[in-house]
Formats: sequence, structure tokens, C-alpha cells
Amino acid sequence: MSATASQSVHSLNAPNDLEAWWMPFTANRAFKKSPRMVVGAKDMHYTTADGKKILDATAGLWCCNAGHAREPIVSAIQKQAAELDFSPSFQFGHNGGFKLASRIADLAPGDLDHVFFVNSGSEAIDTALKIALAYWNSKGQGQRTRLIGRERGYHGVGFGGISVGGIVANRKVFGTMLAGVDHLPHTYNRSEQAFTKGEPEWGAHLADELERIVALHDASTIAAVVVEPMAGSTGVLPAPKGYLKRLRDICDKYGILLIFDEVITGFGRLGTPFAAERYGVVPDLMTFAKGVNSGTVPMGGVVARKGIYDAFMKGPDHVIELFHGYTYSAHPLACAAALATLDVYRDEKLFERTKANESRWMDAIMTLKGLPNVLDIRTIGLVAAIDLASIPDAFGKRAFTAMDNAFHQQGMMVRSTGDTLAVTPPLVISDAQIDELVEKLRKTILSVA
Ligand code: PXG
Repeated sequence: MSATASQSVHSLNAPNDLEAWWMPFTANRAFKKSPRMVVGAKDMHYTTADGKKILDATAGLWCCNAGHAREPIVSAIQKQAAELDFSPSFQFGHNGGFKLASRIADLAPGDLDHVFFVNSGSEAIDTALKIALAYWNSKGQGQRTRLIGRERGYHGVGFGGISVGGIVANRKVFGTMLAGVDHLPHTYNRSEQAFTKGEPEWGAHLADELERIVALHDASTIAAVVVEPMAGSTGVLPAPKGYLKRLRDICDKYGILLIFDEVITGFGRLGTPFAAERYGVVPDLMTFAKGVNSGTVPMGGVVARKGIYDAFMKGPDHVIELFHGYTYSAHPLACAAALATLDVYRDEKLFERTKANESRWMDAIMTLKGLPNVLDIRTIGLVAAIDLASIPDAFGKRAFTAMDNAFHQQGMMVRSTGDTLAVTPPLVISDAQIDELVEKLRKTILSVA
């Protein structure tokens, strides 16, 4: 950094100055004028420096499914840090990685039996796409290179993920991305689906658009189709009834791999270990991240069906089968945290509890229908999204202001995306806290009327 640049960033600034951190997916200038800061977290709450409790209606960023700073998870991380802080995963191994892979394979449906560890959802998606391409190569069908995503899909921020993703703002300033990508249409239609609880009745036929894409490019050029079982970041779009089964059938008909991005839906968010189970559809590859260790240590992964893994296990024994991996793949701290988290999920029956509470949750959220500017509410599992009418010429401002008001006035953390509020609390939320959350949402929506 030049002396002048260094001066402008550092020397004029006091300790704890907010300038240096270029914050991700954040309106930096607005934040730095009116910061939303937290200093601690426990169970369902964050705390601010002045001791105020903030109800967590976001599970961090859809990740702290077990609630915050849970004792068994905290102590597993502490113990692991003292015992084996790091171990390389290239050509060496440690117990945590093997134990965790087995636990995840047990939770995953069908013959999704093999787990490749990474450190985030973005890495998981890029890894899944690379496995799909390499798989076809190993099968002598290296011409299958096309990847099919979906409009409004979110698959993280790597070049693979934004290429198959379909959120315009995440794509438009980053150049041409991967070649050979096409997109299915998204499944949202407000006039057909508004205020639906759970999966909409309308929309399964949109899976048939894959037939059109196959007719255009020919199946022999298509490696994989990738979708979120419930599109999250775009504002919560549950799959229409029958849609995912139909997609599976068309993929089978043409030998195309089906990838489910379960970064948000994995680990109980929809009341089952993975959404694949809820829908009775087994994908060929499935990504996860976030909830795997309740957001405590960065981790993600890809679960592959047996046939995919087996296709790589050939050639001389000493040769690496997949030239891919990250320094921190299966980091011992992340694995220890995940093993403790999976115990919490199991012992507290958090997935079953989410399923049992689903209709109560959906009913409570739907009481917000009729409030000013509420155009639609979608809800499923322990997820809800509320579409607010945009302020003319200021798209996103109403929901942004609502998010800010929720934090400062209501003591609640919610997410805004465009003019949608997304609500995804930790799975440990109590009935009383659901009522409190809905009341805070009501006041927040009224505050931006
Ligand atoms: N796939 C899906 C389906 C996701 O939701 C990613 C991949 C990327 O994960 P990483 O760990 O690389 O961020 C995600 C991430 C929101 C929100 O408010 C959602 C995500 C991240 C941040 C905010 O909806 N999802």
C-alpha cells in the first residue's frame, strides 16, 4: 500500500474504525453510518454491546440450526483444537473426517454414500460441477459438458456457481462466466401461487422445460442439471408439488446427472435431514454446508451416489482419482463441531420437531397476510418469506429499511433480499418465541407502511 493510501485508510482512524473491512453482500456505506453490531450469542439470541437481546430470526445466515454457542458443540471444538488442530487431508487422514463422512452418508437417502469435504457452499457447488464433468470423462463421454441451472437459483459466488445460478445481480458485472450453460425457468407465479403454505399446486409442468433444453442441445452434450429443492436466497420458492420427481424422471430418461444444492435445505430446515427425503427423490450429487455444524466452523461438502464414486476408483492404485480438494477440506475443528452438532440434532430430535411444528409455524406466519404492502407470503418447513411492495424507483428499500428497523426497534435479526423479508430461525425455537417473532415481524412491517 502506498504511503498516501495507507494514511487514508489507517493512520487517521481510531481503533475499531469501520472503514477497513469491505463487508460482503452488504451496503457498506449505509452500514457504516448506522451499524448493526453484535458481540455475543446464546441459543435463540444475539446480544449487542449495550446488553440488548436480539431474537435470531435468521439462524445467522440459515446456518445455526442448533441455536448459538451450544455447550456440547463449543466443548468439542475446544477439545479438538487442543488435541489435533490441523491435519492435511491430501494423502493423510484423521478420524474425524472418516467418522463424519459415515454419519452424513447415514443421514443421506438412497446410495448417496460418499462425502467430499470443502469449506463453504460455494466450494461445494463448484466441486459438484467438477465431479459431474470428471465423471462423464471417466465414462468416456467427455462431450457431456453442458451444465443446466435455473433462473433465480443461488449456488454461491464461485464462477461455477454464478454461471448455473440465476440471480441477475450476482452475474451481470462478472463477465461471461462458464460457457455452455443453460437455465430452466424459475417456478414462481404469484397469480397462481400467492399465499401458499408449503409446496404450490401449480408449477410441476415447468420441469418439462428440460425436454426443450435437451431438444435444443442434445442430451449427449449435457452433464448435469442443478437446482435447489427450495430456492432460498431468491426469496424462498418451494418446489411445486411433483416438480422434483418430474425433473428426476427426465434426467433418468436422458442419462443426465441431477444435483441438489442442499446448502440451505440440508440438516432439518424442511423437517427432514435433507429435502431429498421430503420429496422422495434421490439426486446423483448433493451439496451441503451451513447446518452441518450449525455454522460454527466453515465447512461444506458434496455427497455422491455410489455409482459416481465407483466410476473414479479405477486405474493404478497410487494414482490420485480426482484432482481436486482444498487445504482445509475436512478440517479437524469443522469435523469435531459437526459430529457434536449431529448429536444435538439427533438427541433433541430437531428435524422431527421441525416437521411436527411445521403447520403451527405456517399458520402463525400467515397471520401477517393483509398487513400493508404484503403482496405474498411463502412458507415451508421452518422458513418463511414475505414479499413487500416496492417503493417506486427504490427497489429493495422497503425491505432493507424493515430489516434495519427490526434490528434497532424490535430487537430481531431478519434478512432482506430485494423487497422480500426472509425468516429462518434456529430449529430450537420455542412456541412462545414463534409468537414473539411473528409479533415483531408485524410491528416491523407496520413500521415501513
Ligand atoms: N448454495 C445455496 C443454495 C446457498 O443458499 C450457497 C450455495 C453458498 O454458500 P456459501 O457458504 O459459499 O455462502 C448458498 C448460500 C440469504 C443467504 O440471505 C443465503 C446464502 C448465503 C448468504 C445469505 O438468503 N446461501
